[in-house]
Amino acid sequence: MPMETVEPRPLDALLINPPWVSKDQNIWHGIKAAMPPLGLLSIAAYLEREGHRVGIVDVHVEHWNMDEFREALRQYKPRYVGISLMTSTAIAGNQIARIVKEIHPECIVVVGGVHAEAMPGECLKNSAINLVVRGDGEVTLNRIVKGEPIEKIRGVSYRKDNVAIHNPPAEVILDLDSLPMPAFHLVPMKKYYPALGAYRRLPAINMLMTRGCPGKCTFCNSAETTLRTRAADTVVDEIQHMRETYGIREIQFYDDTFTIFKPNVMRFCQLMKERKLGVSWTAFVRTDCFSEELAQAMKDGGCHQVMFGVESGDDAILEVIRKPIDRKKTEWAVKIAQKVGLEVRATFMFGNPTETVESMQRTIDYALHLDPDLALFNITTPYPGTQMFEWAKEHGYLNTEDWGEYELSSAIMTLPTVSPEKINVMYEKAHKKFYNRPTMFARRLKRIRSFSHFRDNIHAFFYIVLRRKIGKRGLTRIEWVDSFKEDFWDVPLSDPTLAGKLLRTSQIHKLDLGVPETMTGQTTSVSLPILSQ
Ligand code: B12
Ligand code: SF4
Repeated sequence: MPMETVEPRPLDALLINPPWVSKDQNIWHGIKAAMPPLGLLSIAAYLEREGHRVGIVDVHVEHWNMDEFREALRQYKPRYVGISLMTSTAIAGNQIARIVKEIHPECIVVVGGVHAEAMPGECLKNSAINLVVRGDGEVTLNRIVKGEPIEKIRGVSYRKDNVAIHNPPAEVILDLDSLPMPAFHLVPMKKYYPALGAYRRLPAINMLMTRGCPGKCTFCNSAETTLRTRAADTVVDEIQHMRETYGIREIQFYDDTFTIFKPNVMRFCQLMKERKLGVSWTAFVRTDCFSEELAQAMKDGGCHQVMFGVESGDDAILEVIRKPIDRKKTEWAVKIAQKVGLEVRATFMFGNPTETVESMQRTIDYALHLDPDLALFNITTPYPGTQMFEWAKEHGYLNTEDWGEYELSSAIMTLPTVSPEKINVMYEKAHKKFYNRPTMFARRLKRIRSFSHFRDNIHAFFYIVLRRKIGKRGLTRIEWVDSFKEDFWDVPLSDPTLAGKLLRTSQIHKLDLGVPETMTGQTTSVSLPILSQ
């Protein structure tokens, strides 16, 4: 019997989320999440509202290998393909661009996302990538898909006679409430799962109230990006919609600093309490943008976990990374959160500039002293686009520019003050000291709410303490990253306009929803001895 041939579906834009694959036995393997790609969903919703036919392919959540991806791609006939790049997905993203051109040679490939914004010239060295979008993608990609002349579209980088041209930065989208709800209907909602230890109830999804951060932290891509917020009412309406449409019972807010517009957050908590939606939530909070009043309101509004970026137990290191929050303030923030019944997840970094074995020991001691309910230990990674990357490159401290290694679990820098080996030793020690405590295991057990929660906690314990992986979570399709970025460079590109500088617009946007809280040390300039050496 002849096989039925299905005509490929014509699309104006197909947006692709590359797989997150780790080369080494990264600690994230066994606990990592697959959550809807919010940036792509927001762009897709915007394009649909403008009348375009849009599709999304999430290679990460599908766990596809390259052939399975090729098969999926043959089902579409897109005019434009958009690929989102973080540094750790940049290699896979370059592979994807190549495969797209192999199957659909006529289509225009556009990349965007935090890595593309930081390294537009590098992306353009791959002939399979036609355009780079820097910054917010909604308006810019719409202008591209509509066919406006590329030279006239702000926020786009492109090639002209093998020379990189970077148009001026795009306008930042200030009114987030003007954007449509992310296009959750275009992705397989049932397949997503949150990181272990990060949720209480399922199904869970991610959302944003704000974009941007006025912080100046040298290691962070969000530093000094334009801060904007949605109105609390719009966010609660969206949560209600997600509850009614998809049965969502938990929201993970991925805002860089959720509490920064305090009056708006207070209103959000009040609305969540009044509407009794039966949805619990978690959020990232800076310890200097917190108060007892806020903690209580968050708890009453359904929040069950806050995540604090503590980073170091050493004051000098906190100064150097430009996050000089008083450690007493952090201790107090952890105490008040726990007092009102919020679980505390805290993150710490090893291998910062000027770090020594002693300073890392102080971080371990501090983590044990703070005693959060969960601690995440990372190895400092100088991501492209951050101040720390520029500094490390300038001083010759970078061990590798293989982006597959940029995953927060191996030492990317060889510092004058401490060796990569010692950093690894202290990183391993931190996990063992923190999690190999009977009190820790007992505390996890006490917080268990359901069978799936119990199962995931057991998985997390096995993975973090014993490094044994169970199940499909974090499944590695290593072929995606079995190459180097140089393998894609087939264009002898000259990039005279960029000269290593980040092309971005940034401004603090004070909406009438309330002036953002002032962050400690963020209004004065902090002396950075090592950075100015
Ligand atoms: C949520 C999140 C995650 C989630 C991802 C789940 C998901 N599906 O969203 C999880 C927890 C899994 C995660 C993991 C990691 N993350 Co993360 N994460 C974030 C976070 C907090 C929010 C992302 C987000 O939703 N942003 C909001 C949307 C609206 O913005 P956006 O994604 O940037 O998209 C906009 C533009 O960039 C652009 N755009 C994006 N893609 C495209 C594509 C095209 C074609 C176009 C035209 C435009 C475009 O348009 C979008 C809309 O305006 C960001 C910080 C941040 N504020 O962005 C860090 C961030 C992206 N993560 C970071 C890191 C380091 C990691 C990890 C390496 C950490 C680790 N655990 O090892 C991993 C790597 C994961 C991977 N896939 O490679 C860094 C990335 C640094 C870098 N240079 O790559 C960031 C920037 C944090 C930081 N401030 O430094 N992360
Ligand atoms: S406060 Fe957090 S999100 Fe903001 S720049 Fe610092 S680390 Fe990044």
